[in-house]
Amino acid sequence: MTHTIYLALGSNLGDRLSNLETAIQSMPPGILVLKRSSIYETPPWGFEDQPAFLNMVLQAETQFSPWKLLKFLKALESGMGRQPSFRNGPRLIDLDILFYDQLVSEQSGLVIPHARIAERAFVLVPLAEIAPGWMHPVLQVTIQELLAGVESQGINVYAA
Ligand code: PH2
Ligand code: MG
Ligand code: MG
Repeated sequence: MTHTIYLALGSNLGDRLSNLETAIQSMPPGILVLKRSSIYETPPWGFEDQPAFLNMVLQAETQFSPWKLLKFLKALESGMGRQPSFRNGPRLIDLDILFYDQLVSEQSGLVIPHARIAERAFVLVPLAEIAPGWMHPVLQVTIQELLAGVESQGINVYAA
């Protein structure tokens, strides 16, 4: 069984661009990347006194279970040298599961869809580029509709 997933990538420490590229190149055969958004430079959200982020979104196909996918992404973050930080603080690489098909999971440690998609222009802008019609399984509106509800000022394409 293959599943359609959307992943959010972010970095605001070190060589941000190569951190994103390294993460993509490190995806295993079990995670087949089908689409990638442009890379956007985005103002820090949640905690403002830190460097600007680079953010992007991937669409991929996987046979991994949600837990196996999460374990892989966490291991990749650590393997790339991510150090523990505070909530919304700076990070070398952040790899978040946004959607896993239309699955809704509220297990502790594995919340899918990602809990704050609707508030985050730094996720919605790249996501709308590759999946405008994708339905949020909880909110029951499309990405395009969610994007219309946020302020996306200050978010600029950094690299196509
Ligand atoms: N990630 C956060 C907190 N704030 N702001 C931007 N612009 N981009 C991010 O990826 C980001 C953030 C926590 O994961
Ligand atoms: Mg995150
Ligand atoms: Mg994360």
